[in-house]
Amino acid sequence: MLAGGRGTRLYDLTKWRAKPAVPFGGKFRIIDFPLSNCINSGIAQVGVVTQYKSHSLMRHIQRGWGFLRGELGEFVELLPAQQRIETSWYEGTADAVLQNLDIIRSHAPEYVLILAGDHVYKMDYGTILASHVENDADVTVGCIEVPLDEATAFGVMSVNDEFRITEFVEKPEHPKPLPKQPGKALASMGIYVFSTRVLFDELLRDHQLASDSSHDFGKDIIPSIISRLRVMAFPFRNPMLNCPAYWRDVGTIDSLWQTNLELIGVSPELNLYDPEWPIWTYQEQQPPAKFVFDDDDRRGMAVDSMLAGGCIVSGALVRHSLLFSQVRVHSYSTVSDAVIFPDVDIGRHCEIHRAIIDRGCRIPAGTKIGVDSEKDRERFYVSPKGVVLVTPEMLGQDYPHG
Ligand code: ADQ
Ligand code: ADP
Repeated sequence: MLAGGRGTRLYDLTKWRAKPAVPFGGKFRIIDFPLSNCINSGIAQVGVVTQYKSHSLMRHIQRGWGFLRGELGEFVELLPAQQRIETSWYEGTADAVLQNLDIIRSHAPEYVLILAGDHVYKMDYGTILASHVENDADVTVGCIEVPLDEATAFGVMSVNDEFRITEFVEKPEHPKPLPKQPGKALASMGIYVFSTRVLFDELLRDHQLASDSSHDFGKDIIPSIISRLRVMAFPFRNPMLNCPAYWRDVGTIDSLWQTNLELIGVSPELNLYDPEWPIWTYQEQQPPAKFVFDDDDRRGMAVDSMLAGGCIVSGALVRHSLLFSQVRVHSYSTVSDAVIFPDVDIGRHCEIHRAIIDRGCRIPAGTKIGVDSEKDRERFYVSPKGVVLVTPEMLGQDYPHG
């Protein structure tokens, strides 16, 4: 699983952590989704390649993903860039796998599933593996239909009638629409099944092209092999609804905010309460969330919201918001349309609207966020859709973990 990228469009949220470590869904981090997909799909031999600002990601995986049975050959193993083959760090996604080829070889797999650690979705990877085998493919690329105007952010492919990839362009300026749906394009999900021998051959071939290649699956490997090898597309669809399945990149502040708040709805597309597909994570032991009357008998309440353990809402109103663990909201304050990361304290008489508040922020009494965007811009980051991002650094505060 590739988890070494920064995710620059998340601005200061990824200043000190990798995108896969960004909190999501009230008690998870983004990487918990693809990792849970592995476990729920029966894939229990997982290496996680880390590089950029990996401390909190590694800590999370070490604490939360150690429950597998080593004696049965199961593991989630961290593979930080350690200069095993080259004296450089991981140059691109293909190089990150190349530098761990000896570890892959030691497990002697027939197929290798390459995943990204930074998407939110529920997928049974057995389906893409089965399709790879049935189609006698060398490589199979997971793909999904996306609106044409968003396709510039992805690898975009064309396929023939049997779903063999005939063209693949990484982040095209003018993406090619699907023949029968002019408003849509077929985007790569950045996940691949390789027959192991093909993976080894192609990574070593790419490695030798040192100067001409950025050593990236999307930019270099996939486009260079479609004419030589049998490279198939696997469309990720929801068979019940006969439409593209739920899959989110959450690569921007706007999409992170919106995707989190969508979870609150009555029947969200991503159901976190599905006993058939549990999302595993690391969580600290927390007491239940608590809603109390304050000294003046003002009610503390939350409506149309999700709150994790350890939250206390005292004499304040929380509306249409998602609060991670250990968030305190004090009297006379209102929090609405907000995503509040763990360990945040919101003082008295605050108004917080349409915002993401990063972990560890102490919001001083009387602060207004999301009320006057000109004022917000002086101190905070305001996204194109008007979502305000607040981090401890922007408040001039220390970081929770030094
Ligand atoms: P991007 O999302 O732009 O495109 P990239 O930034 O390379 O791809 O990230 C892919 C995954 O690899 C992420 O999980 C990231 O954390 C990780 N990663 C990035 N650089 C790394 C490095 N040096 N070492 C280790 N891990 C690293 C890709 C594909 C597109 C596809 C989109 C789908 O290239 O074709 O459409 O994913 O989001
Ligand atoms: P996470 O929230 O992913 O567990 P940390 O607990 O390490 O990450 O960091 C929490 C907050 O502190 C984040 O807002 C992060 O931006 C900030 N932070 C962490 N380490 C540093 C550091 N060395 N310097 C500045 N800010 C940091």
